[in-house]
Amino acid sequence: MAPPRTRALLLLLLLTLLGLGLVQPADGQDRMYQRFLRQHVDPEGKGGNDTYCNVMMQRRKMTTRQCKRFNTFVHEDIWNIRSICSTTNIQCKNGKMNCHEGVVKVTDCRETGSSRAPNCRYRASASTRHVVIACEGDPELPVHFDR
Ligand code: 5FA
Repeated sequence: MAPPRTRALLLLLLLTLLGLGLVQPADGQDRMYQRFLRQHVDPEGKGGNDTYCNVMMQRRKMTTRQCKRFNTFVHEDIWNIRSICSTTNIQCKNGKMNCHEGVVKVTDCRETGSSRAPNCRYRASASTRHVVIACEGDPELPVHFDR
Protein backbone atom coordinates (compact mmCIF):
# COMPACT_ATOMS: atom_id res chain seq x y z
CA MET A 1 0.00 0.00 0.00
CA ALA A 2 1.40 3.45 -0.97
CA PRO A 3 2.12 5.95 1.81
CA PRO A 4 -0.70 8.43 2.62
CA ARG A 5 1.12 11.37 0.96
CA THR A 6 1.50 9.42 -2.33
CA ARG A 7 -2.18 8.36 -2.20
CA ALA A 8 -3.23 11.98 -1.65
CA LEU A 9 -1.10 13.07 -4.64
CA LEU A 10 -2.57 10.31 -6.84
CA LEU A 11 -6.10 11.33 -5.81
CA LEU A 12 -5.29 14.97 -6.61
CA LEU A 13 -3.92 13.93 -10.02
CA LEU A 14 -7.06 11.87 -10.77
CA LEU A 15 -9.35 14.77 -9.77
CA THR A 16 -7.31 17.15 -11.95
CA LEU A 17 -7.55 14.79 -14.95
CA LEU A 18 -11.30 14.38 -14.38
CA GLY A 19 -11.65 18.15 -14.12
CA LEU A 20 -9.76 18.66 -17.38
CA GLY A 21 -11.89 15.98 -19.03
CA LEU A 22 -8.77 13.95 -19.89
CA VAL A 23 -10.21 10.84 -18.28
CA GLN A 24 -13.89 9.97 -18.05
CA PRO A 25 -15.62 7.92 -15.38
CA ALA A 26 -17.23 4.69 -16.63
CA ASP A 27 -20.67 6.30 -16.79
CA GLY A 28 -19.30 9.20 -18.88
CA GLN A 29 -19.86 7.14 -22.01
CA ASP A 30 -23.45 6.35 -21.00
CA ARG A 31 -24.09 10.05 -20.38
CA MET A 32 -22.76 10.86 -23.87
CA TYR A 33 -24.92 8.08 -25.37
CA GLN A 34 -28.02 9.45 -23.61
CA ARG A 35 -27.12 12.94 -24.87
CA PHE A 36 -26.72 11.56 -28.41
CA LEU A 37 -30.17 9.91 -28.18
CA ARG A 38 -31.76 13.14 -26.94
CA GLN A 39 -30.16 15.38 -29.55
CA HIS A 40 -30.08 13.18 -32.63
CA VAL A 41 -32.45 10.20 -32.56
CA ASP A 42 -36.13 10.32 -33.53
CA PRO A 43 -37.07 6.99 -35.11
CA GLU A 44 -40.84 7.60 -35.14
CA GLY A 45 -40.69 11.17 -36.43
CA LYS A 46 -41.21 11.86 -40.12
CA GLY A 47 -39.51 15.26 -39.75
CA GLY A 48 -38.89 17.28 -42.86
CA ASN A 49 -40.53 20.65 -42.19
CA ASP A 50 -39.72 23.85 -40.30
CA THR A 51 -42.40 23.25 -37.65
CA TYR A 52 -40.87 19.87 -36.87
CA CYS A 53 -37.49 21.52 -36.24
CA ASN A 54 -38.97 24.38 -34.18
CA VAL A 55 -40.87 21.95 -31.94
CA MET A 56 -38.21 19.24 -31.65
CA MET A 57 -35.28 21.57 -31.00
CA GLN A 58 -37.24 22.96 -28.03
CA ARG A 59 -38.58 19.59 -26.84
CA ARG A 60 -35.09 18.06 -26.93
CA LYS A 61 -33.67 20.98 -24.90
CA MET A 62 -31.40 22.63 -27.45
CA THR A 63 -32.95 26.08 -27.15
CA THR A 64 -32.83 26.82 -23.42
CA ARG A 65 -29.81 29.09 -22.97
CA GLN A 66 -29.13 29.74 -26.64
CA CYS A 67 -30.34 28.42 -29.96
CA LYS A 68 -28.18 25.53 -31.12
CA ARG A 69 -27.15 26.67 -34.63
CA PHE A 70 -27.36 23.32 -36.42
CA ASN A 71 -28.67 19.92 -35.44
CA THR A 72 -29.51 16.68 -37.23
CA PHE A 73 -32.31 14.29 -36.26
CA VAL A 74 -31.94 10.73 -37.53
CA HIS A 75 -35.15 8.88 -38.40
CA GLU A 76 -33.90 5.32 -38.01
CA ASP A 77 -34.28 2.57 -35.47
CA ILE A 78 -31.61 2.89 -32.74
CA TRP A 79 -30.27 -0.57 -33.64
CA ASN A 80 -29.66 0.60 -37.24
CA ILE A 81 -27.82 3.63 -35.89
CA ARG A 82 -25.81 1.52 -33.44
CA SER A 83 -24.83 -0.85 -36.25
CA ILE A 84 -22.98 2.06 -37.92
CA CYS A 85 -20.48 1.77 -35.03
CA SER A 86 -19.33 -1.59 -36.38
CA THR A 87 -18.35 -0.25 -39.82
CA THR A 88 -14.76 0.76 -40.72
CA ASN A 89 -13.18 3.47 -38.57
CA ILE A 90 -12.66 6.81 -40.28
CA GLN A 91 -11.26 10.15 -39.12
CA CYS A 92 -13.54 12.53 -37.17
CA LYS A 93 -13.43 16.34 -37.52
CA ASN A 94 -11.29 16.47 -34.37
CA GLY A 95 -8.72 14.06 -35.86
CA LYS A 96 -9.70 11.06 -33.72
CA MET A 97 -10.21 7.74 -35.55
CA ASN A 98 -13.41 6.65 -33.76
CA CYS A 99 -15.83 7.82 -36.45
CA HIS A 100 -18.01 5.69 -38.72
CA GLU A 101 -20.09 6.42 -41.79
CA GLY A 102 -23.59 5.31 -42.72
CA VAL A 103 -26.54 6.30 -44.91
CA VAL A 104 -29.66 7.27 -42.97
CA LYS A 105 -32.87 9.26 -43.25
CA VAL A 106 -32.41 12.65 -41.56
CA THR A 107 -33.86 16.07 -40.93
CA ASP A 108 -31.20 18.79 -40.71
CA CYS A 109 -32.35 21.82 -38.71
CA ARG A 110 -30.51 25.12 -39.33
CA GLU A 111 -31.24 28.22 -37.26
CA THR A 112 -32.68 31.18 -39.20
CA GLY A 113 -31.22 34.68 -38.91
CA SER A 114 -34.26 36.07 -37.07
CA SER A 115 -34.11 33.53 -34.24
CA ARG A 116 -33.80 34.51 -30.54
CA ALA A 117 -33.69 32.06 -27.60
CA PRO A 118 -35.94 30.68 -26.24
CA ASN A 119 -38.02 31.28 -29.43
CA CYS A 120 -35.54 29.64 -31.75
CA ARG A 121 -36.58 29.30 -35.39
CA TYR A 122 -35.26 26.74 -37.86
CA ARG A 123 -35.23 25.81 -41.54
CA ALA A 124 -35.62 22.09 -42.13
CA SER A 125 -33.95 20.03 -44.80
CA ALA A 126 -34.99 16.39 -45.19
CA SER A 127 -32.84 13.85 -46.99
CA THR A 128 -31.33 10.40 -46.98
CA ARG A 129 -27.61 11.09 -46.72
CA HIS A 130 -24.21 9.97 -45.52
CA VAL A 131 -23.67 10.81 -41.87
CA VAL A 132 -20.60 10.38 -39.69
CA ILE A 133 -20.93 9.49 -36.01
CA ALA A 134 -18.34 8.92 -33.29
CA CYS A 135 -18.63 5.77 -31.16
CA GLU A 136 -17.02 4.77 -27.86
CA GLY A 137 -16.99 1.93 -25.34
CA ASP A 138 -17.41 -1.80 -25.33
CA PRO A 139 -19.93 -2.42 -26.77
CA GLU A 140 -19.39 0.61 -29.00
CA LEU A 141 -22.18 3.17 -28.70
CA PRO A 142 -22.76 6.41 -30.62
CA VAL A 143 -21.61 9.38 -28.50
CA HIS A 144 -21.29 12.27 -30.98
CA PHE A 145 -22.77 13.36 -34.31
CA ASP A 146 -19.78 14.52 -36.34
CA ARG A 147 -21.23 15.57 -39.72
N1 5FA B 1 -16.74 14.90 -29.49
C1 5FA B 1 -16.23 15.51 -30.58
N2 5FA B 1 -15.53 14.64 -31.34
C2 5FA B 1 -15.61 13.43 -30.72
C3 5FA B 1 -15.10 12.13 -30.99
N3 5FA B 1 -14.38 11.85 -32.06
N4 5FA B 1 -15.38 11.14 -30.11
C4 5FA B 1 -16.11 11.37 -29.00
N5 5FA B 1 -16.63 12.58 -28.69
C5 5FA B 1 -16.38 13.60 -29.53
O1 5FA B 1 -18.13 18.67 -29.79
C6 5FA B 1 -19.36 18.33 -29.26
C7 5FA B 1 -19.12 17.21 -28.26
O2 5FA B 1 -18.73 16.04 -28.97
C8 5FA B 1 -18.02 17.47 -27.23
O3 5FA B 1 -18.43 16.95 -25.97
C9 5FA B 1 -16.84 16.68 -27.77
O4 5FA B 1 -15.99 16.22 -26.74
C10 5FA B 1 -17.53 15.50 -28.41
P1 5FA B 1 -17.93 19.51 -31.14
O5 5FA B 1 -18.52 18.80 -32.30
O6 5FA B 1 -16.51 19.89 -31.23
O7 5FA B 1 -18.70 20.85 -30.86
P2 5FA B 1 -19.95 21.43 -31.62
O8 5FA B 1 -20.24 22.76 -31.02
O9 5FA B 1 -19.80 21.34 -33.10
O10 5FA B 1 -21.02 20.36 -31.19
P3 5FA B 1 -22.43 20.59 -30.66
O11 5FA B 1 -23.03 21.73 -31.45
O12 5FA B 1 -22.45 20.68 -29.17
O13 5FA B 1 -23.13 19.25 -31.01
P4 5FA B 1 -23.00 18.33 -32.25
O14 5FA B 1 -24.38 18.00 -32.70
O15 5FA B 1 -22.09 18.90 -33.32
O16 5FA B 1 -22.30 17.09 -31.63
P5 5FA B 1 -22.83 16.19 -30.45
O17 5FA B 1 -23.54 15.07 -31.08
O18 5FA B 1 -21.60 15.73 -29.76
O19 5FA B 1 -23.70 17.03 -29.60
